[in-house]
Amino acid sequence: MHGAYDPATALLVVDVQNDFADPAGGLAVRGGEAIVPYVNGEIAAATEAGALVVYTQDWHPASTPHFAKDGGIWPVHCVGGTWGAELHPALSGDAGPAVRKGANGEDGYSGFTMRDPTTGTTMPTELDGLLRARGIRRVVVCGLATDYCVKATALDAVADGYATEVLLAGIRAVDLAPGDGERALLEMAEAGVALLGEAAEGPDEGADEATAGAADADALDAGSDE
Ligand code: VGL
Ligand code: ZN
Repeated sequence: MHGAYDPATALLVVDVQNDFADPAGGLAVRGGEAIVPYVNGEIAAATEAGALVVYTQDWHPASTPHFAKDGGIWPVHCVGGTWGAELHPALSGDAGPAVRKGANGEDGYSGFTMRDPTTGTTMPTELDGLLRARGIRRVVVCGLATDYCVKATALDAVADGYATEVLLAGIRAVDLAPGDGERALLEMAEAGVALLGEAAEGPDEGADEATAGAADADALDAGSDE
């Protein structure tokens, strides 16, 4: 299913970068690559309807307290300018502007805000200004990862007053602890985020989605129509 797009809506494509989406990436999300065709469909639908498409990119320096080697929790990923930080090559990646977060060592997961790791101060990225300048009132969110950047971006969007929707078929979780993805969905729903569509069954699937609607009863109906 598609989000409903119009010129007052933005599709936010969160961190569909090699390090998350490619199985060989530094912080590969299980099934991350499987969302790309679906996300491309959303990008096409959004573009056609005159909606803005914005890509976010995790964009870290080589050393940052975000990384385990520097005192944080994550393996090295999305170092600015490297292969891992590039948008996945199969993604339709040129439908709109990109917002890069963390370039100065800021921490945090949201596309809207960054946190200075030394002072703890939270500062905005250019995303909110970009949306306001276009009169955007509603955002549709997809990408990686459900339990980090998708969640943080969607929660900030709601807090900033945007009608906020997340496309379940277009997200995947890191699931550092089992259930993190599910808990993230609950947290988003409780905050007022609308969760749209259905998640694919397994982390790596997407192909089965096309057949999921052809349940027995529907198949009978379809047969009698023709
Ligand atoms: C993310 C973990 C670390 C994300 C970014 O894009 O969800 N997750 N950095
Ligand atoms: Zn990161």
